[in-house]
Amino acid sequence: MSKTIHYLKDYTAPAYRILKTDLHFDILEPQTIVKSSLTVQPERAGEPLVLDGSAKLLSVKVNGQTVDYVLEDEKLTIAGVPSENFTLEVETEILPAENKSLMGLYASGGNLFTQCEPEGFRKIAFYIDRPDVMSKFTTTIVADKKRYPVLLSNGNKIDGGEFSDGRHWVKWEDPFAKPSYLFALVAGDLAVTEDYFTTMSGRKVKIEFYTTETDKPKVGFAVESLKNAMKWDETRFGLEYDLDIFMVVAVGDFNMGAMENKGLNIFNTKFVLANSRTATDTDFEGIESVVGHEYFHNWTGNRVTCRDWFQLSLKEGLTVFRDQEFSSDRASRVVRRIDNVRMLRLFQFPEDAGPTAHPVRPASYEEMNNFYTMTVYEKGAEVVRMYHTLLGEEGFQKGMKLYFQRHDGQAVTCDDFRAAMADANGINLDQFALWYSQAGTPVLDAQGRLKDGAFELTIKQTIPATPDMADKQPMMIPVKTGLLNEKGEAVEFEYQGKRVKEAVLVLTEAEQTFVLGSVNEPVIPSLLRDFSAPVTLNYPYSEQELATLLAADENEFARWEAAQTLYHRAINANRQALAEGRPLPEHKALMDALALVVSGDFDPAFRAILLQMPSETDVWAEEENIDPIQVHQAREALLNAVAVKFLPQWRELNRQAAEQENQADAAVRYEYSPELAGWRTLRNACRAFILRADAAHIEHVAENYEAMAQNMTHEWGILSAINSNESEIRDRLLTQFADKFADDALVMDKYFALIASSRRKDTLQQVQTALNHPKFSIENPNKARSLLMSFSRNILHFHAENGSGYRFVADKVMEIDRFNPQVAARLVQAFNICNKLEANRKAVMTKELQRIHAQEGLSKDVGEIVGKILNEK
Ligand code: B3K
Ligand code: ZN
Repeated sequence: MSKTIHYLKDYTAPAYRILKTDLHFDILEPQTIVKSSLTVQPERAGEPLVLDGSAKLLSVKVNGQTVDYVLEDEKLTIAGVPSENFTLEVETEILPAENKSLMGLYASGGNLFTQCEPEGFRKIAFYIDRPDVMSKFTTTIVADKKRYPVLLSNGNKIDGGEFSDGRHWVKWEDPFAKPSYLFALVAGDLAVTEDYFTTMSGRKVKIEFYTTETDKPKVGFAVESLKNAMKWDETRFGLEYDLDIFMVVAVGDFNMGAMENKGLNIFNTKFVLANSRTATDTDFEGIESVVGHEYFHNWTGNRVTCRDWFQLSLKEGLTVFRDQEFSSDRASRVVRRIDNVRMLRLFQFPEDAGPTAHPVRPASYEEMNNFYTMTVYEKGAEVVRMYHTLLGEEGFQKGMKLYFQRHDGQAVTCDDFRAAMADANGINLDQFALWYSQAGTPVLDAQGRLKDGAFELTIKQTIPATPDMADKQPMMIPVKTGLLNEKGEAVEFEYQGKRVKEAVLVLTEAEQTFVLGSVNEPVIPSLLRDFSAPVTLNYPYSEQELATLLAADENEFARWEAAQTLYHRAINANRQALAEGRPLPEHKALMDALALVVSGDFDPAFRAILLQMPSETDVWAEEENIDPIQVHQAREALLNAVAVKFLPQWRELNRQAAEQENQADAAVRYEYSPELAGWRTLRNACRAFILRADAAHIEHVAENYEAMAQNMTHEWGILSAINSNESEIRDRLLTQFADKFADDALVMDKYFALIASSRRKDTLQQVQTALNHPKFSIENPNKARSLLMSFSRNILHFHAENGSGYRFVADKVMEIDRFNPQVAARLVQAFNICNKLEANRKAVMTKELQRIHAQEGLSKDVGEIVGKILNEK
């Protein structure tokens, strides 16, 4: 098939609409026969009707009559269709058991599931498969009753019955018009867990969670999370659920986290199943946030959807913002914020600075699946957060209200969202549009000085060139700012006629000076509080100033940021020393600051996050000619120094954290709760430092393993802390762990992730052995991610000087690409860093990329990414 690039600028409205979609699925062995009957309405009569589809076509009829058609490049073109509404009937045949791409209709564990976003529906039926074609669906499913007792689709079950041959049927009707990407079907032998939720207007909504019978006991937390999310959307956003039933189905083979199909969400088991023996506190938090995310899509995504796939962030950025707010309202706002910013820096900043950089609203794509990115999702959420920062909660909610008033039931654009925000608040947000069209992380260089009783803050903005665009316009950037005096006290200042302790400075020029009046003492600016914009900000702080910010800023995010800057500087000082063969510096400023962190009075989760150093990726951001291992070693050396210096304190803090947990009631001691989670995170941070400073401590750990590993957060913490230990005790404990949880697929994912993330010398060998582990399957995306994606993020081994890491990952990309291009295209992005590497590694990696590129039958998913890396200058 020829290469087609789609451009935003080429958008045209559909020539035909589909008012009604009646689907009929006959599930046989091995084939499924799909009959669709569509009521089609011409918008531009005379144009040919073009349908997307890749299933085997059996028949086509217009108003009951067979017609001539052309089938080419997965497009079905019918030239002479009536100019008035007509009925189109198409019959297709599909083979779900052979479908390993996990798009369209596929089999997993003997049951059938669908995934249609963005363009999976065309693998099931011929259709105008684009989000601005919204239709009312009915779905009839016929299948053997024994094999497939449960038959689900979107909306409400309106009819059903049995046949004499052991088959049965059900009919579903979705009263809301929707695009094809929100269609879902599930058929199988599944157990149901039922609950209900009473909405704010008093309607009783049935809740149903479908899992295997054995997984039923693990579904409770997800059910509670859903009810909390439903409640939260009512209280914070005034949004009520709109159907009488909400179903969630868990499946072990799934390309991503979950899917928001109308009334019938389909979830990766990872985001549904948990108990404290098998899931970490972080897993519980992940479940809460993904359950929330998919539920929130019901309004932001389903009721108001995207006009075209370029607008993906309209629903994803907004819905991520909403799930982040949900999690933050549940517990520990600052810790959540820091977590989000860490992820942004770890994955989105590099994306924005690499060969696949694209704006929040991409201007073109070859394979849409490649644009479900950190930029569209997480930077998109930062863009929504900036509206919130600029308008405040009240102004933001006014904007949301107008957005729904104007667009409920429509397929719209990011501009429509921005217009609602602007119009509801009577402000001009024209310049803000650049956040949707300019890629690259803006860099702000700030300088400050005291002058004539004022603090003058000058900020310069630079938007780096990206492969898609060289010259960029200055953007509208909110910089939340406060001032501290040298004692660390907040200093009031005058801004826009008001005396304030904090202001959102709105940068709109390439360079701009803000005058903060009535300041008569030396001050330290606290900038970009709460990370008010997704930018990199530089300010020439002295180490003393950073220490003051860390110790005393009222804004906790800014305290954390000050610590990050200190770490950053210390790692770079180590790099310098290692390069020059000098002894490592003492890092006095950092160590003094850490002395305060280990001894002061801190919330445990906040303290634990203060102890996390910036990642290597963060350290080498903006650099060229990178030697990843050198950065890694400099960081490891700093971790070692911190571990040794505070060893008695780690032991003491570890003890205190254990005590806190033991004080909790025995019945809930090991259950997930935000408070206990905070203590356990701190405890695991201490464990890691202790084992780093005292490798022989592993013997003590081995002896007391069972007593210490009382829940998965502890067990994971212990295994992570010993995972790089070279002794055979580590291997024994890991094997023991794998034996204990052999029958739990999600815990086995953790085992494979541990194998792949170890710094031990034999890691690649162990990863290769793990490929043959009876519980490993490369066809299962969770397994592939755990072992292979984790390995590709293992700096020491992926970037091994002899190229073995690159070769291994390239082989796996090619192997996976043959059956699941989406997973392969994720994995291959480990090579995005290619052109920033030092010459030797760059050459080796380039060879591997060329090898992939030359593979026969390479998917457009992988082809698009590799092409971009190889073409990057
Ligand atoms: N909307 C889906 C993502 C679909 C990804 C397709 N490759 C899940 C979500 O963001 O909620
Ligand atoms: Zn989403």
